[in-house]
Amino acid sequence: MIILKIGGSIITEKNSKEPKVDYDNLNRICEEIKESFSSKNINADLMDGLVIVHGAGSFGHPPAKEYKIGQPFPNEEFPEKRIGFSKTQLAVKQLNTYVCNALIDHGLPAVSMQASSFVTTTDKRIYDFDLDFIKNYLKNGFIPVLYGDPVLDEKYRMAILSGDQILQYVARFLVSDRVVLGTDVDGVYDKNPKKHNDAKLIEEVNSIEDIIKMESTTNIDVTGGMVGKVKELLSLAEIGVDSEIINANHPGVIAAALQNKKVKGTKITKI
Ligand code: ATP
Ligand code: IP8
Repeated sequence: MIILKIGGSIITEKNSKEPKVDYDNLNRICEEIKESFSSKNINADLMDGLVIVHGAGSFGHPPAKEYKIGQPFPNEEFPEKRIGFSKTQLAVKQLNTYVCNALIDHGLPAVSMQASSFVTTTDKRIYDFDLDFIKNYLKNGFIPVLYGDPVLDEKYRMAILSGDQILQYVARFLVSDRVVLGTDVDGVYDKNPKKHNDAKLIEEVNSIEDIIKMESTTNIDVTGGMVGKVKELLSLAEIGVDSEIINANHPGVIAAALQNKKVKGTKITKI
């Protein structure tokens, strides 16, 4: 089974003040997924084995930030938080509808799975996640499409569940062969490449020390940005599931990664 995360920075214009889909990227990536399915390099069973997770980009991060979902709050603020939760849930659901629409238009049997309707967290970590639905859809040749979502949390009452944590959980418990994350930079750098011209690509991340070395960044989103992503992936590497972060802005890179061809990027693996 392959798990593909498509970053919110790819399918949306993440810095836009308004929620905005990047249709060029979205449609191109759908084509690349389609192409990989029909490629002779991929065995016919792949159709039974792709899970897509996408990020929230300019749909989910702004409302989650505005309402500070996931931060402690006094009881009297609960009604306002609840509205914030609902607005965030609706925004990411709308993005998911665009994503599924594009996949289906490309002949891919996408089924939408809303984490907030079957996942709860405690202290922002997943503790209840029924994987049976995903397994059944996979068995029937569908492509489950999950996405970062607000969820109910035992400690904070509500939290933001990132697509990266979903990916980590699904890869861990469904025993994934390959985990590919497409984002808008070539991989993990020693510092934010968008802010530092001299940033160096780290081709392999093996330990938490490697990310401590990464300079802290100013554009961390509500789910921790690149550092949060790498922490999730390192926890997968600990149990022997390797992953790679690649640049999905470059045409052909997602297709190549799905077909197990070598692409530029960062591998997260345990030595
Ligand atoms: P989303 O969380 O909406 O799904 P995404 O998964 O595509 O989005 P981001 O969380 O936006 O990804 O993280 C990618 C961004 O992280 C890059 O655009 C880059 O500017 C930033 N970044 C910060 N520090 C680093 C670093 N050390 N190496 C690589 N990218 C970094
Ligand atoms: O974009 C965030 O998921 P991510 C989800 O994968 C929300 O970090 C609702 C902001």
